[in-house]
Amino acid sequence: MRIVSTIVVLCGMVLIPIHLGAVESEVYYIAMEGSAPYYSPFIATIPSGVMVQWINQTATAHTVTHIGCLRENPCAFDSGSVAPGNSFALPSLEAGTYHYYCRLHPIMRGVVNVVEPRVKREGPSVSG
Ligand SMILES: [Cu+2]
Repeated sequence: MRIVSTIVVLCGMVLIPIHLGAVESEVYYIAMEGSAPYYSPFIATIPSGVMVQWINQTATAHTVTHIGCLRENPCAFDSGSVAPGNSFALPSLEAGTYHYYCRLHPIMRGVVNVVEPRVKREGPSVSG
């Protein structure tokens, strides 16, 4: 956030092509890879409303399974087996942090951070 604010200040009057407000057709890709970090990027920060798509670039099947599916927590998503060359897409996720892993290879772990788009700077809420 500090970096974004700095860029805005540096650019002054120049229109900045921040496109977080028009993300309906955008897709954020996460690659499944055969070596660490396995899900690349390991931590993906994605504006809410953007489709997330995992692409299996390896020679074996994997899953994209929310850690909550293991426990009593709500299970946000579970791809089932994704064959080599196939992909798994989520149209959108609510804002939050989602840890996930591969049921077939539990060493494979990743994180999706879904954040609310912040196109305009909002002032701090003043409440007395
Ligand atoms: Cu796997």
